[in-house]
Amino acid sequence: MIDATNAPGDQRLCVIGLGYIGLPTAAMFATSGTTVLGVDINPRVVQTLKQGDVHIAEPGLNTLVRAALQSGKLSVAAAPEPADVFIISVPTPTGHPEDGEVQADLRHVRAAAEAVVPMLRAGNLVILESTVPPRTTVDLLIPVLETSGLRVSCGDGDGGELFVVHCPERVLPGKILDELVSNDRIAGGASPAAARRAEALYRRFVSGEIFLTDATTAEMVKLMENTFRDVNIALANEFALIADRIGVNVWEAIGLANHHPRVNILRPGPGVGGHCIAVDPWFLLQAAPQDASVIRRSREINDGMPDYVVRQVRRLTAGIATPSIACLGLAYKANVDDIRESPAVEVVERLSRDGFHVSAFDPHVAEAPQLACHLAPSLDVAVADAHLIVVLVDHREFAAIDPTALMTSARTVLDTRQCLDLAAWRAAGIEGVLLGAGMLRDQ
Ligand code: SAJ
Repeated sequence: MIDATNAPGDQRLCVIGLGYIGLPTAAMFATSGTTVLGVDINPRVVQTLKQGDVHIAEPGLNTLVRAALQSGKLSVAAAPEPADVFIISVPTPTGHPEDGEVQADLRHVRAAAEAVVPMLRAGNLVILESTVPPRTTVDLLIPVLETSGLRVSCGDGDGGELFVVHCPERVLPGKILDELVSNDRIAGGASPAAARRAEALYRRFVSGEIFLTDATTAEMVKLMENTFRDVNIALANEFALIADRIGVNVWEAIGLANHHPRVNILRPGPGVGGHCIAVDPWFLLQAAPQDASVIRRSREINDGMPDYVVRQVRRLTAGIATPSIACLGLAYKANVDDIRESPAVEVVERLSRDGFHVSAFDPHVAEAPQLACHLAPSLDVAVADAHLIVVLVDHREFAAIDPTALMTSARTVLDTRQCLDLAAWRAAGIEGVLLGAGMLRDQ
């Protein structure tokens, strides 16, 4: 092991968790000249990477990881080894305690910290990148690390032997590699000295600004960012519901409202998915449930959108004995393959449960074993016998569909993302219905 006084380029880094954030981060450090050991408890991930393959679809990631592996700067293993810096980037899913609201499940963070403990040496820097509820660094991570017998440097001017920082990731899936470099970062240190060390480390590839603060503020900043987005999407969705009732096209209305210099309304849709925006507001809420009414209501509105889409499908297929629905899109958002917490999956599953015959197709999703419906191998197969086509994700492939060339029995398409050129679909003889465009007016 090389000790922490070494020149930055000589430091050894150990990244725990090789998922959507850990793997790009490990590869980015390695291609910037740092020696990195990437660790994952999933043997399939380790094996795949050892073969030079990548288990995550993200633009540019394959090339970056291969370059990192071939350079010898990145290696992978099933367990951590001694290093100068440890970065923990493991999932923080939600749990549902029987008698309470959604809460963060921190078992992976705890397990990762426990796995690091036997490797710790005086002078080590430990960085938590996973998104966590406020105070996790102080109340969970530091106590676990101190079971090593080493004391964490806390507060001003405190010596300490370990340096601990919460450095939340902020990258957008689909643009991870660009945003890892260009986004500003927050380094929330258990002590100012710890934050400064993290800053020096990330400076190796980050071109954005790096702001230093304390760990709990950094935790709150990250949660506020995603909650801000969730609340604003909920507002857009509520506008869509209102527009449907009063016979207004919400998309036109939003476009016009956004001409105001201080207004930027987001886009309505079939709900909010992914492992961040649909989850993180709960972490903030659990810290002070009595004060978080806007946050809670926004979660409810966004979680209610799949049900709203199902109601519209029912209305558009009224009178058909067993309606066949072609659902286009399963991913949680456009142009990614991730179906975690996807509202599209929720719509598909609810339709199947409610007795609709559903055929789903997503050009980015090859398999979805748990899905309770037929996963069509192509767009043509999905739409062939459908009564209704429902677009649930604004993948660029769907926007590019030529409706005149589509072999389908469907006479109606429901666009929940304003992704289609509905005038072209109408010209091809398929009635186009847009979510939030006034269709519930007569109900
Ligand atoms: N969505 C809408 N309407 C919109 C914008 C998004 O319905 O106007 C939906 C999307 O379709 C998707 C969901 O919201 O279902 C979330 O998508 P997203 O693109 O807003 O965000 P994520 O989850 O892919 O990434 C977010 C980002 N956070 C912010 O933009 C504040 C990213 O920077 C974070 O790093 C990431 O969460 C994370 O890991 O926390």
